[in-house]
Amino acid sequence: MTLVHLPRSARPDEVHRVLERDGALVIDDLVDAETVRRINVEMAPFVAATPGGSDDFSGRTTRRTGALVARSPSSHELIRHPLILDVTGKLLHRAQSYQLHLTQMISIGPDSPGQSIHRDQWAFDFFAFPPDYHVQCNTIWAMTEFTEANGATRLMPGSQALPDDFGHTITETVPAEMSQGSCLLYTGKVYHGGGPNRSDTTRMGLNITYDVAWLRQEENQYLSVPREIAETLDDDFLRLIGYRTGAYALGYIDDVRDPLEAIRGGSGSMSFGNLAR
Ligand SMILES: O=C(O)CCC(=O)C(=O)O
Ligand SMILES: [Fe+2]
Repeated sequence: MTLVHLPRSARPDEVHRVLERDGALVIDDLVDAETVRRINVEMAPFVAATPGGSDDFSGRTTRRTGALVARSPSSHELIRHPLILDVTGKLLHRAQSYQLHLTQMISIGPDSPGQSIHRDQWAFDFFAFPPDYHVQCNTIWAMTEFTEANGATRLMPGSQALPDDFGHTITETVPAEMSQGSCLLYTGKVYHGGGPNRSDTTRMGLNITYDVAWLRQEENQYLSVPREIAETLDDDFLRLIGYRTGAYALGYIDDVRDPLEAIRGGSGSMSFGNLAR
């Protein structure tokens, strides 16, 4: 099966339809080159200081550099991209709300082997979510060009309904080749993995993912974003990164207060039963 590419002018309904059907697609040239350049510059010192992974799955010659909310102001445009958030809301509509799950610059160095083929929703302790219940919506933004040779993400479009199985191999996948600034969108159910890098340059992809707000976040935003930086973010962004209740009562503070008050101060109680998205 091939991986569909849509233009940046694609409507959210169409993107959502392809995402449900195939489990993945690319939106070409979704962000401009200058924004990509600024993010790469802002992240460069942190990437340089990041060691390789500690196991084969995370990749011993792959660097995973997080905390983009705190470290890269220019990345906020990607994290809050209106098309991506619209489609995420549609995919995760069974839950009351969703939140930022993780931000991670993934730098696959030359001569890296391919990552094993997996589902991202296995992060939730391999719980077998119902086939029609999506818990994750994921992006990988190409911060360098993605080619088959430099380790473009490999995917099995249409694999969402297959049983859980560690045995899939790269031969069953296609590479998400895309230009710098393009965005790979994929669900938590589709089989995929980082590709082997057979080139002499590093492949950089910015993995920004969202999950239903009744599950735990992979990257702990409360500790990754220092309080003094959190205070500078607007209310909608704070809610997106986790300062909200995840369902009827999940995540309130002390006397049933809205988690936003931890940052903004004030003593008014939230309306218990926050049923609006
Ligand atoms: O870097 C990539 O292309 C994919 C990484 C990935 O799938 C993961 O780390 O879960
Ligand atoms: Fe993955």
